[in-house]
Amino acid sequence: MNFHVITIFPNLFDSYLNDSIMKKALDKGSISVQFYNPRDVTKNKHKKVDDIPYGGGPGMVMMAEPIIDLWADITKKTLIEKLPLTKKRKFKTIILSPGGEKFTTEYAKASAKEHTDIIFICGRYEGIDARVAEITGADLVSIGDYVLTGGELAAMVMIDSISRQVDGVLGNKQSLEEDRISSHEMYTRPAELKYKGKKYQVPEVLQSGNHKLIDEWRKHH
Ligand code: 6GU
Repeated sequence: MNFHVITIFPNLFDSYLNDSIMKKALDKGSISVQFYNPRDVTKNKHKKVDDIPYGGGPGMVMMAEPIIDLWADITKKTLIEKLPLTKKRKFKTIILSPGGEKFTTEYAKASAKEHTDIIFICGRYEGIDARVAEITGADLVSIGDYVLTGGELAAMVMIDSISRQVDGVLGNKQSLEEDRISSHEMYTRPAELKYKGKKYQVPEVLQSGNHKLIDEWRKHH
């Protein structure tokens, strides 16, 4: 899976991608993440990427042109330069938007299955010129009912969640929490924990070795 992120703050992604499972997935080549900064392709000399909204109102709106130029480059160049011609690339474009459709595990699974490349367009300020959505045919997607300062954190969440669905990212297929028999109650050693004079035991059934009983218990916890 190739992720492409259009953002004016690529550094925000560094720490998360450079550790743990994301780092392993990148090192293995199961996923790739590339950044494209609208500021690098602005045509005005002050490298402005935003402007005041038509119709008035507070805040600034991200300009369409630099974003469209980057997007067109990604979809075009990537196709020609990098790819084994045998493998057809399938692009999906996502605009991070607090008012968009809700991101779910289902959405992550479908994205991983149906696409080779996902382009994230991260907005800051009050939003992105609506013509970006019109031209790119992007999905407008949100990660929940709260407002973030920008789309970067939401893009990171989606990259994490979609990567889990990519073959080879999780060492063991069974690690996919989404597919496990549902139980949020997990325990590890020690079997008995003492805290402030009280003892906390791991449920007997989990120590029994009886997998039929364990599965049954997990359905209800
Ligand atoms: Cl995708 N963007 C922003 N700015 N805020 C959000 C969001 C996205 N999803 C939830 N809140």
